[in-house]
Amino acid sequence: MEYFPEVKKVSFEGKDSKNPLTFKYYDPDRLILGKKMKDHLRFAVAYWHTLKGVGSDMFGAGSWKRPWETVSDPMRRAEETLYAAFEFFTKLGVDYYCFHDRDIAPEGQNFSESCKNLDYIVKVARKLQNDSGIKLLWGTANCFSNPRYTHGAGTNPDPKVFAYACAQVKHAMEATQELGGENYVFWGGREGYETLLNTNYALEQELFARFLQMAVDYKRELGFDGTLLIEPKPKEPTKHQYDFDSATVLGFLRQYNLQDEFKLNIEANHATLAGHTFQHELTVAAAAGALGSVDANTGDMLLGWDTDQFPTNIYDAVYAMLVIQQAGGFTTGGLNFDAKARRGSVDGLDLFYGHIAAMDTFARGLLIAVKIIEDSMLEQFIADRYAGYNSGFGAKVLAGKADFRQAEVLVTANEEPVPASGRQEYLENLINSYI
Ligand code: XLS
Ligand code: NI
Ligand code: NI
Repeated sequence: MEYFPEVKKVSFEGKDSKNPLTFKYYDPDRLILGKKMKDHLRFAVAYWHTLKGVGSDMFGAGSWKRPWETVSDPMRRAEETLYAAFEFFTKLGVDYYCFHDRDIAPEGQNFSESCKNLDYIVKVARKLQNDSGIKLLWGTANCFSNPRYTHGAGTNPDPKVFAYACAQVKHAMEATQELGGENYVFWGGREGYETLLNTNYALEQELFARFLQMAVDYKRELGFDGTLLIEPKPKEPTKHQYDFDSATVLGFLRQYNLQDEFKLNIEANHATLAGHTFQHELTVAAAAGALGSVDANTGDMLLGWDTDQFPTNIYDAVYAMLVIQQAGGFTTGGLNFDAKARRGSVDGLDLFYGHIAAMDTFARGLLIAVKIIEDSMLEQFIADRYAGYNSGFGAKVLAGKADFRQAEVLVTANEEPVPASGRQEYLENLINSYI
């Protein structure tokens, strides 16, 4: 069955095209700095929102009627959903997708049956990947929806639940490896607390570190060579999520000596929930050499929750691509659209419009960021701003050869330092000149 008969294949037509089912900026094979645009951007579709989303919210049931959801037998439905997914990926022209174990295969009566369901669906997915050339950017385990995980997974007060999470992640990692996944993600679904009155914070931190160490050990045993990623988020579903933001996760990893084993998966909407910009979170990760991958979406600045909207803000995309390019671009990571159409966008066609908008936004972001980098005016400005550290006392500071006494001698001999302009308005206007 064809699930999206209205769409043949979304292709690049350039910015003057009036056809909404084409790309205006995303030209996959165009060479940018010697590399294809698609290899810079590495777009992925999020299975949970795009295939499994039903358009529900806290006040109402699903408003979307997806034809692949009408199949009554759960395993048949899962298989049909996979066919719809690959038709969508192919017509849209993305190279990657991402999933949770429970998105692609239903949970069974018991753990073994859940594993069997997943194994069967993985075989079907393997074939569809081979036939289409579409690849898995990352897999993950849903250790937060089932009521057993009400009090967390890798931080659960009950070791039986902790064990369940370990077993589930083991199997999800195997599925990810079987499908050639390039990364494996840990988003701390319910790793956090609702109230400190019932929480042993120190013990839960310790448990979480043990859980992650066991994942690292199993990754080795399995020979999985993808990157392990942690996706920070400050709140939701719990009041306080332990993986609050990039800085918190990096500190945690260093405390438990896990910093060489994990990189970060930065989600734009999670950044703003933490009171940061997307650019900030990417910059903190990049500065630690830990920028792994990106969940590209956007929040609504007037709402305090994870609205997971398709990203359409050019400035945000430019700033994000600047950080990503300056960090050397993606290796195993990519831009995963962890985004859903609004509840009122009830048509299958809206899935295309959302992704096309997002892909064009990031294609523009890349093109503009590359121009800014090539012109090097911004880079030069920053280099000049810190030029004092290239010689004299400044260079000694960076070499670890300066001390307070030398500073005192210098300050006593020198005249009062005068601030130089930071030129913020000039720089903001400089960015506008590229947009
Ligand atoms: C939820 C997260 C989730 C992860 C994958 O807020 O963004 O979707 O990306 O578990
Ligand atoms: Ni996400
Ligand atoms: Ni999110």
